[in-house]
Amino acid sequence: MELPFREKGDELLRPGAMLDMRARLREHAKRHDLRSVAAYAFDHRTRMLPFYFVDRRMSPGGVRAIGGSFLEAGFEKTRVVLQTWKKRFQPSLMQLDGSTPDLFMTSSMWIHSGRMRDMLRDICRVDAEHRPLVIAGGPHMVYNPWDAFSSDAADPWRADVAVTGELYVLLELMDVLLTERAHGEPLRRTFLRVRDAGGLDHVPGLVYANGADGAVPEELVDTGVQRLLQDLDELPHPVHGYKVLEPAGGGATLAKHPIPTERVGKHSPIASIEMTYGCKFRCKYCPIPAYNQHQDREKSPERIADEMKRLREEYGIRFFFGSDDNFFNRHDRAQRIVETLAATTLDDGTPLRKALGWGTEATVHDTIKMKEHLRTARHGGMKALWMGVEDMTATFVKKGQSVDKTREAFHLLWRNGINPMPMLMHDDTQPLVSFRNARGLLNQVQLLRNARAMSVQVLMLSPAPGSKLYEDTYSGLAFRSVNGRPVEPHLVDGNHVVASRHKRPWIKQLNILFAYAYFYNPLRLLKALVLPKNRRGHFADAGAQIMGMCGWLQNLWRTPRWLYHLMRGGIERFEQPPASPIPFRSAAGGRAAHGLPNQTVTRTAPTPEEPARLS
Ligand code: B12
Ligand code: SF4
Repeated sequence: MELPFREKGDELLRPGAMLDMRARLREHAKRHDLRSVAAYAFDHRTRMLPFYFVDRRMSPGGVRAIGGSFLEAGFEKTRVVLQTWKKRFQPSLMQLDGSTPDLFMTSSMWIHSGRMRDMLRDICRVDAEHRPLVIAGGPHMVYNPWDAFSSDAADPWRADVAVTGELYVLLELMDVLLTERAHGEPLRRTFLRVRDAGGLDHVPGLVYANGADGAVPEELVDTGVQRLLQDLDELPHPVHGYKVLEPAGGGATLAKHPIPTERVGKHSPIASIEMTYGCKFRCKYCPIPAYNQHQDREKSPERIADEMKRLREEYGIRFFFGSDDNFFNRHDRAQRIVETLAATTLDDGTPLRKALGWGTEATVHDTIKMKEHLRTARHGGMKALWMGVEDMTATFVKKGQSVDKTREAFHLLWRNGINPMPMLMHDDTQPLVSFRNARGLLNQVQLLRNARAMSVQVLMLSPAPGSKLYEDTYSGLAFRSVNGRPVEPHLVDGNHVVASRHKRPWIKQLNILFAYAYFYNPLRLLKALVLPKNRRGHFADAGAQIMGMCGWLQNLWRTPRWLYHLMRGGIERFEQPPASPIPFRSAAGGRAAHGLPNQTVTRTAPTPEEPARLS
């Protein structure tokens, strides 16, 4: 099920709203001392191809944006912890500037949500009187906010509030709380007071719990779908977020100081960067169009150029990955961005393209439409383009691609010095090999390699929360458990077969391993040394082969256990998507915007004192 749409015309924040909010927070910072920690949940069992070499080298944009915005507002006691680097971090032990922070935030994708729960459970060990205000956010909370609240009476950990939106929602929440906070009052106490007075209900993008501390919440309350920020230039500059990164290490507590500026680029040599949002396609397995409320959002070309330039000059970061849904979605916009980047130089006069490189995602269809401008894109520093080819024959997924169009797009990119990076999606109906057609997985891998792909991603179709297909994948397709083993979040990473009607799903699991081994292997390495696919030298292609083989060993190490369970059988499937076990309603008392259709809405009728809050 997709996220519901806000009323037409009310999808976006008014222009200037983010700038005003940032100004308000700067005023609050003059009066409030606030210590805050934002932690990115990361499950190390997900470290495999195709992300093995980037997951630890790219500090996540969400927590950086939060830490950066707090710092920029003047809340200097702020820290961003990444479990990617600091696996054993325990929030219950954290001290910042000599005392327990006022605010603890977690950010998580679905696949890392097991670690998010561990952190929430851990912070709830701090007694309620001294506990920081606990906020959960990130992609998992956008679609499954109830996961931040335990429904187990024997283990009732919980966040105080989940944020189902972006940075603006968090800043608006902070504005409400800091406006109400009495001098010296613990922030969590302010939160409980404001919540109980109904003061959060007008802030769209929140889910909070009602009920006593230390018990399972009586109900969850959803304040609705967020309004989106359209002009991304209103966001704080990303240079701030890098100033508050917690150093890597084995400890459970916080280091005295964040990573020194000169070492940031070594720890995080790749930066994700927000440039545009939105995609005109409506693929059924993708949550992105509804997430964006079918809106196009963007940063100005000048601001993008400035961000890359400053991150390069201040931290030595040399590669950027655009968090675009489809960078070429609007051709005029993409053209303006690449032209500006091509004309940008560092302060010492070095053209941007010589000082750094960047890559992003786009469709085959739009890449072909942009053929006139690919040379400029290369001059603007574009080095690689990830393309959701999914299925070259468009049998399973149709978004304007075909074998010929894919070849054409790849050739255009290669001719202009941009590496084509295909992403494939394997499904039940796709054979490993096909004869006289291109439907087979290995056939497509070979076609892509012939078309000069330097890397490949092969992911199994898995449930994607917020997509049109989500419910369908749960009606008799998605596994609840296999051979008695529950499907934990870290398994829903596209590398494990967790949704299939195939008689022998273990074959699908093997197919993914075969596909990688077929693409990355010693023979291709030798060939890459002699006849590289990359236009600019032998070593890049050979290097990609070596990295691919090392990553493949990780997959080989991590997936056989699941393969074994799949072979043993005993598959139990879901009949419907897992909804919140805790009653979940909107602030007005109806169906929660972030609830699933099979969701229980109310506990009991409101008590006589409550109607004012529910209306
Ligand atoms: C860059 C990226 C990656 C990179 C880097 C990830 C990283 N650690 O930064 C790589 C390539 C490694 C990657 C890999 C994967 N990714 Co990815 N990725 C993205 C992408 C394109 C951009 C993320 C980004 O930097 N955004 C910019 C920042 C500023 O925005 P943000 O992260 O959304 O954060 C904002 C809000 O969420 C919120 N927020 C975030 N955290 C918090 C915390 C609190 C307390 C609060 C209040 C708010 C808050 O505020 C932030 C600022 O506005 C997103 C799609 C997208 N357009 O966002 C997918 C996305 C995050 N990826 C996704 C997935 C599924 C994956 C994979 C599992 C691959 C797959 N099977 O498809 C792997 C996992 C690998 C691993 N082991 O971790 C999904 C997650 C869906 C979900 N429900 O969890 C997304 C959302 C794409 C989608 N399907 O819609 N990914
Ligand atoms: S083209 Fe990509 S971003 Fe656009 S809807 Fe399809 S999968 Fe999603």
